[in-house]
Amino acid sequence: MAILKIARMGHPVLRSPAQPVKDPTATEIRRLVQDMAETMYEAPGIGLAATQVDVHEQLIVIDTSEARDQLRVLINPEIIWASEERQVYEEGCLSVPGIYDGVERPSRVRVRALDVEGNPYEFDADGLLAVCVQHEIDHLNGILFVDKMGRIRKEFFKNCLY
Ligand code: K1U
Ligand code: ZN
Repeated sequence: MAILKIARMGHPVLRSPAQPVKDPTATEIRRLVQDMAETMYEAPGIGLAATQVDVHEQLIVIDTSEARDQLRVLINPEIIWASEERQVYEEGCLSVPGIYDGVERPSRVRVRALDVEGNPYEFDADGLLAVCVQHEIDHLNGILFVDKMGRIRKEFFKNCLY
């Protein structure tokens, strides 16, 4: 296993959209999942998207458990339903260290993805898990949470962000 380098905001790789994983059971994907999990736990973080480690495939790892023992692997994830109800949650990002701010997103989502065996599965998420899944899927689309801040907040963080 290996600790991967996490790209920081300003690096163009963070803006590159990810392509679907063609063979979820390929050896390179299994190795990437292991390396991303190790990188996320070591950071430490509660999620990591392949985009952040300069791999442009639709792959996410998440662990929002307190014990840090419930790894979720999401290959080719899609949000198939989002609640109209929205919540503001304080977010951080391993690619934007030191900046935390409230972001408004749907409170609950239903997610479809493939597991490491290539089998489709679905789950409902709320609270921190819902926030984290949406944050990570944004990464796969080249979107950072700071893009969702208002102009005044961006101005406030200007010296830290650029
Ligand atoms: O995608 C990332 O950059 C990881 C990011 C995920 C995230 C955090 C908070 C709200 C939405 C998405 C992080 O993990 S930042 C670090 C963090 O929040 C954390 C780290 C250790 C324990 C608990 C939280
Ligand atoms: Zn992030």
